[in-house]
Amino acid sequence: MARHLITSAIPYINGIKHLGNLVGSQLPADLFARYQRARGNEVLFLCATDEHGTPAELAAAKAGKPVAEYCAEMHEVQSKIAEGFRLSFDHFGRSSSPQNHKLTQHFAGVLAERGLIREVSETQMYSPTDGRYLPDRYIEGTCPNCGFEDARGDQCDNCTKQLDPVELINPRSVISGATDLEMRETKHLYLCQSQMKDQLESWIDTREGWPVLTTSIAKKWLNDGDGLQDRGITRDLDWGIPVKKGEEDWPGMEGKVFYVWFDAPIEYIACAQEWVDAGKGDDWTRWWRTDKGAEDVTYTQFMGKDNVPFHTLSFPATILGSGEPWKLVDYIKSFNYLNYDGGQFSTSRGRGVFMDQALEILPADYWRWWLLSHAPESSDAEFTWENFQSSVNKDLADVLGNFASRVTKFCRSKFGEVVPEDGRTGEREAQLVADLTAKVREYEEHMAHAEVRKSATALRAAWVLGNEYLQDAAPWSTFKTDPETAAAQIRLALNVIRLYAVISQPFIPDASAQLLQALKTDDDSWPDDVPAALTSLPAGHAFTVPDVTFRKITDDEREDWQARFAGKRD
Ligand code: B3M
Ligand code: ZN
Repeated sequence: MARHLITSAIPYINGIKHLGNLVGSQLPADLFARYQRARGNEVLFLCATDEHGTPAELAAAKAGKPVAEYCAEMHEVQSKIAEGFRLSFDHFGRSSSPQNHKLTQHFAGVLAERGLIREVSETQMYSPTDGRYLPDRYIEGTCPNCGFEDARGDQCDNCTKQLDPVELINPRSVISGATDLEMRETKHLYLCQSQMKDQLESWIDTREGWPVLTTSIAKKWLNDGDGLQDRGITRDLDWGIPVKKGEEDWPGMEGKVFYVWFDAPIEYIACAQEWVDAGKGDDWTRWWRTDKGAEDVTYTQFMGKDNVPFHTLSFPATILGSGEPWKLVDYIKSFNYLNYDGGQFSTSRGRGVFMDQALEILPADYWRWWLLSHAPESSDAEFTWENFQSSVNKDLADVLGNFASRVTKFCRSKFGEVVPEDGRTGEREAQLVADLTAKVREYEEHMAHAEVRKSATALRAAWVLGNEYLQDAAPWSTFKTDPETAAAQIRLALNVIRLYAVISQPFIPDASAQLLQALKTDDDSWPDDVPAALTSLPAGHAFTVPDVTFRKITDDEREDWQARFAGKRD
C-alpha cells in the first residue's frame, strides 16, 4: 500500500472563492485524493484557510469586523462550501492555528541560527493619510515588469512576478486611494534565499517528470536578472504570527508579524498536527518527518501557476534551510487560469460564478465534471455557459445518465427489478469487456499522473462504450426473438453501471453513490480485474431504478444564468 500526502494551495480567507480558484487547486487535489483512496492507498489530504496578511485585514475592515472574528466566520463558511463540493479533506485547518504559530516561529528560529536570516533596515511605503505602513496588497500600481496597471504590492497577477511594493509605478493606497505616499525607515527580516540558490536549483533539477509549467516558472525566478533574491519575511501589520525566534522574543521586531507567504506553506505541516489534535489521526510525523517514516510518502501539491514560485523556491528554502528532516514535495501539479465567458473571473467585480452560487443552481457533480474535464492544464481554459450546458447534457445526461436509466428501466419492464438469470453472452459482449478493460487501464494511467483532462477523456470514453454497445446489441429487439440472450446482455449492462459508479467516483461522487445505492450493492472495490468486476452483481440480485441521475440544462436556464453572473455581485 502506497502512502500519499496531498495538499491543495490554501485559499485566502477573504471571501468565497470562484470556480476558477476551485479548479486551480482544491478540486483536482480532491480528484487525486479520491482516486488514491479508491485504489486502496493510504492518503492524508490537507487543506486550510490562509488567514494572514493584507487580504484578511482588508476584507475584515470591509466587513466591519475584528479580523479574528471575521476569519473564524469565514473559515466556517468556506468549510461548509467545501463539503458542498464534496472536497474530501482529511482536515481543513486554519493558518492562524496555535500549531502554525509555534511551527512558524520554530522555523524562523532555526533558520536564524543557521545564518539564513538577516536583518535589513529598509524604507517602506508609509501613508500619512492612512496613518500606517502599507505592505503588500495595501498598495496597487503598475507592474514594473509587464506594465499591468492593477498589480498588487506583493505580486503581479498578470505576469506572476513577485514584487515589492516600492517597485510599483504610480503606487496608490488600497485603503484610501491616497497617492501621497512616503518612504519611511523600518527594520525587517529577510530569508537568504540567494545563499541557497545552488541547493534549490539542484533539487529542482533532480525532480522527475514535473509539469513544464512548474519547472519553467521555477527556473525563471531562479535565473531572473541577478538570480534568486532574498525575500522579506516580516511585515508591519497587526494581524499575523508575531515575529519570534522559536519561543524567544526577537529584539527590534516587536509589533511585527511574519509575512503571510512565510507562514502559509508551513500550515501544510501544522495542518497535519491540527488533524491529530482534532482526534482524527494519531501520528503526523510519519507523514512529515523523513526520520519518522515519511521517506516512504509520495507528496503531491496542487496549485495555480501564480503560487508556483512560493512552492518551488520559497517554501523549499525554508525546509532545506532548516537542516531538519522534513519531507519535501515530490510532485507539484500546477494549473493555468480558468477564464469566464470572454474575460476574467473577478472577485472584486463579482464577475463569474462563485462556489456558493454554483451550488445554489446545480448539484456539485455537474460542476465537478465540467471543471475537471476542462481543467486549465496545458493552457488557460474558458468557462462558457454554452459549453457547460453542452457538456452536462451530453456527457452526463445523454451518455452516463441515459445508460443507467435505459438499462434499469428495460430490465424492470421485462425481467423485474432483479439481475436476470438466463442466457449466455457472446462475442459482442466479450468485445465490450475487452474494450472496457483497456479503457480502465488507460484511465488509471492518467489518474496516477494527475493528468486531469486525459483522465476525464478516458472516463467519458468508457461511458460511451456502454452506450455504443447498447445501441448495437439492442436488447429491446433481441428480446422479441431471443429473450435469453437479451437477459444476458442486460445482466452485463447492469454490471457495467456498477463499474461506472466505481470508476467515476473521484469525479462525481454523489452520482456514484446514488447508482450504487440503486443497484443495492456496497461493492465499490476498484476493478483491478475488469472481467471479474463485471460479474459482481450476480443473477437474482435485486435493484431499483435510480432517480434521474443527471438532468439536462435548458436553454432558458442557460440564458438566465449567463445574465445573472455577468457582474456586480453584492
Ligand atoms: N492563499 C494564494 C491563493 O489563494 C494563497 C495560497 C497559499 S498556499 C500555501 O491563491
Ligand atoms: Zn506584471
